[in-house]
Amino acid sequence: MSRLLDSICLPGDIRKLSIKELYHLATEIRAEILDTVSKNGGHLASNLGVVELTLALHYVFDSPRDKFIWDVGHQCYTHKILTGRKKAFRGLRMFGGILGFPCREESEHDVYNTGHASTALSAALGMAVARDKKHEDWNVVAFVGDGSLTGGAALEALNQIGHLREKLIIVLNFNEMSISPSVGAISKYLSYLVSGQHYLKIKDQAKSLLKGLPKIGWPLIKAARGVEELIKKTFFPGLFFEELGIRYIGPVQGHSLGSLIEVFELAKKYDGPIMIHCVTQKGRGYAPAQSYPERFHGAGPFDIATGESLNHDAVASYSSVFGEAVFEAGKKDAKVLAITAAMTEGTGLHKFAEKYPERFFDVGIAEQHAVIFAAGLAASGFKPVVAIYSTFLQRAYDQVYHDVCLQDLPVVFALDRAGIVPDDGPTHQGINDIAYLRHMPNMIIMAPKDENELRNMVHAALKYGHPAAVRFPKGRGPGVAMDEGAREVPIGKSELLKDGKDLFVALGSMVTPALEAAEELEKGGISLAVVNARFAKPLDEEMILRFARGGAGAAVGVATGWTSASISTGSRDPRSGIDSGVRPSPDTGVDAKTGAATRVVITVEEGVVAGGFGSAVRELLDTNGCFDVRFLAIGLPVEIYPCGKVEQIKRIYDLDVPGLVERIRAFYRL
Ligand SMILES: Cc1ncc(C[n+]2csc(CCOP(=O)(O)OP(=O)(O)O)c2C)c(N)n1
Repeated sequence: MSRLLDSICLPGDIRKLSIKELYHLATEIRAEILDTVSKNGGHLASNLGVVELTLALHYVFDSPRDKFIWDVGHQCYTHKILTGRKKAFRGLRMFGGILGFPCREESEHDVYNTGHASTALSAALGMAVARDKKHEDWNVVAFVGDGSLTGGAALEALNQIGHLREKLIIVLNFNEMSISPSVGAISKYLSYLVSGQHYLKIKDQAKSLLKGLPKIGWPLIKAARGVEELIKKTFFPGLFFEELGIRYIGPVQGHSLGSLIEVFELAKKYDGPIMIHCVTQKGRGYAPAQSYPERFHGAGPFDIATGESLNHDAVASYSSVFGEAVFEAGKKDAKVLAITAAMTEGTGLHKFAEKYPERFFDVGIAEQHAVIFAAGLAASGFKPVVAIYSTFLQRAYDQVYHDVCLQDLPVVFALDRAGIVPDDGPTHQGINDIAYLRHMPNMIIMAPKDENELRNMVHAALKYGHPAAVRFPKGRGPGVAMDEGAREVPIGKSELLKDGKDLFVALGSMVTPALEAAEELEKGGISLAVVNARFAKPLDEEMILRFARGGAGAAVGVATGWTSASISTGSRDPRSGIDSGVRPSPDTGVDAKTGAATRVVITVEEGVVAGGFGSAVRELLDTNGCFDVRFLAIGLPVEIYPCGKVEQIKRIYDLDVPGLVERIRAFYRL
């Protein structure tokens, strides 16, 4: 049977449809989204919730002349389907396919790239101002969820929107959910506006009633506080926004195409900033997603009939091992507090949250606030653990520096999703954290080689008493057996895992592949000692310099032993990263006959090399005069990464075992 959707190529096509046909189209779009996401994974619940809203927007506005900016952008699937990407949608989030977020390179209908929350209002205001400066005439629509509205950048934008009063339309998609239920006073306020309300039409009637109220009615009505509240809600809804200078309309039934089209037509005519508060249901049309919107916020492949996940991993994820470690620590020490920025489940903190609700804080999508809040707690004697994905902590760079590190406060940062992040594309890669934390005073940075070491590092970080970060990747580790209890991790000490002639220092997730690659290389005569760095800061300088100065052909390893005679590391504060002045070894390590350097140091990390771990080792060698060491840093280049599975992206950048073997062989051939 042919579908209405088959006749839709571009937004203009839907304007030929009746309201009844639009509802039919909405059903077909939901089926399309469900089918694709069940195979490819994706943001199901958010997308099912906004089908009518997106249809109504495209029905009333004229994209790409009118501009839509999607906050976070995880809810843009219907928009993509309606804007020439219906077929491409089958390749959603796949390597070589289309992104799950707006992408300017993909379509002229995607006017602004997003992925991180709370940016749409600022970007929309920027476009509105630009439009007026150019004397052009088009509409800008910022589409923002109630969760994302709580982010600092969104609130800063509201401040300026109310001040400038540019013509700008804000569609507030209220579904009472962030990933988990929305939290905070603003969320409560939005719920309050919706509670007990009849949707727009009835409210409008109430408005006209207000106009007809006799003046003497007011004092009487105001007499009772409950009644006053009722009046505010009924006759002056959205007073908060109105007083900021933003016209408020709502609440609107966000699945009623008739109401949405009517109200968007109205908004289009309004000459100033206007907010339309729409109420939608997350997961609409698919029972499992309606019942479990959190589980289906970002889902992996699943069985449509049952809603059951098709991933059956027996090995615990890094996130759950981290959550368990914080839980264990919290059990022993009541000063341990856990903080998340709207990612309770994702960061594995749900167990802690359930058991110790008074010591758990979901601050909303507010990473900057989360860090300063933690600093306040730490300055007052507590031991906060702030769990934020590597990519989202970028938001709080200054807070980590200014509030935590400069004051040397004992805040533990858990950087989940550090490294290559699958499926979500460039905005979600966790590759910059070593570079953005390495130059922070007092901060140490750890990266575990496996789950067991992660637990040990969480405990070490809590014991440390200064700023400490632990970075670990998305998904599962190698699945090692866990020790009975947490073990000590000496600060700044690496671990030798394999003997060899030259030095191969691997960080975190790259330790296991480095070991495998070294075994393979050994067969071809390249002998590498493999060291688990454990720390990106402080480096195990003693180990690295001992090797670098060990003399020509110095052997490294347990069996062959270390030549301590050639070590002269000077004194160094492990947290400041400042070297007190190490003199170059008199032994240059240069082959007397050929003049070629005979020592090799190779580093590998799942992160950008620029400013990262490899750069740190190179700086160490350079500042200590080890110019004779041949050096290779393997890691990620500074560029925009494609979307795909971790293995696919690692393949491109030689971060898998065959890639490492190839790179190192090529290096030795030089
Ligand atoms: C800065 C930042 N922090 C965290 C996230 C992770 N995240 C993606 S969507 C989302 C919830 C968004 O909630 P809302 O805006 O209400 O949209 P809904 O999914 O409910 O439609 C979160 C926390 C993010 N994308 N950006």
